[in-house]
Amino acid sequence: MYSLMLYHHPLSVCSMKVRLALEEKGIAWSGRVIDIIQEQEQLDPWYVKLNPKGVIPTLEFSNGSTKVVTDSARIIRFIASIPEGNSLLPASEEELQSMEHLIDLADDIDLQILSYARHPSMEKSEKILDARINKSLFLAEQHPDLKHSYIASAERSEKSKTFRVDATHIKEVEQQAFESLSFAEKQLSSHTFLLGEMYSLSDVIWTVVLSRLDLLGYTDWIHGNEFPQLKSYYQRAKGRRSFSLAQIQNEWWDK
Ligand SMILES: N[C@@H](CCC(=O)N[C@@H](CS)C(=O)NCC(=O)O)C(=O)O
Repeated sequence: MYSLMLYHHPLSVCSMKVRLALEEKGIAWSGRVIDIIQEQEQLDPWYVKLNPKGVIPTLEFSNGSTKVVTDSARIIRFIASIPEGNSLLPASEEELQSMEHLIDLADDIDLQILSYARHPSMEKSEKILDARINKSLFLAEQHPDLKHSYIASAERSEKSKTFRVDATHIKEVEQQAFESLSFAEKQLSSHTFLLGEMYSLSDVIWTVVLSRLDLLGYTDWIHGNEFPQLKSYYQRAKGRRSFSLAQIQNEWWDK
């Protein structure tokens, strides 16, 4: 027997990828919400010891001993490797390779920076980044053993503050997203889902990516004529029970 504990937040896009993988896999899991909006709990020392980057999600897999898995793309691959539950992996080696490529393409879209750039209130999202920087710098002094993690966290939020208002950078991120969407569009031309008739791990991550791009207002891409296959694919994915079970919420964080 094993147990799974996910540290996550309802509105975090990286957490959604993992929740959707768990619901599609159909295995039991427990969750603990880490408040990355008000309290910045991802920076609390006990959590940074678990996840040295001080970010969510983190998965703990216990079966006598405990394995800690970080980074949503690694976590969903780990979930797919669990023998119990539904299979999220295609049968052939060739399809497995396509799956890996599709996961990498989705994972490489920097949804975080697009989210900071397009938040309806620049002031509110700036407040969150400033709270992270201040808490990181404060805790770096209190916890010399974790200083490296805290300094890296402060630098990450500083970078987000700069890049989200850097029009050239945002254009580059959007161009990369457009190219990845174009690849997925082609992939769907002869299939119901990305790898065929089965909803696989690549569909898990792409469903969440499309949902976040929808929230971010990339209407032409998600609801327009730019990507007709992706448009109907997204509706199919949204109609799955897992979509609501995993709380793929199209909501902005508010503070
Ligand atoms: N590549 C990582 C990114 C993790 C990440 O940046 N998580 C965000 C939420 S989606 C977070 O914890 N932000 C809080 C912070 O940066 O302090 C993943 O996919 O898990």
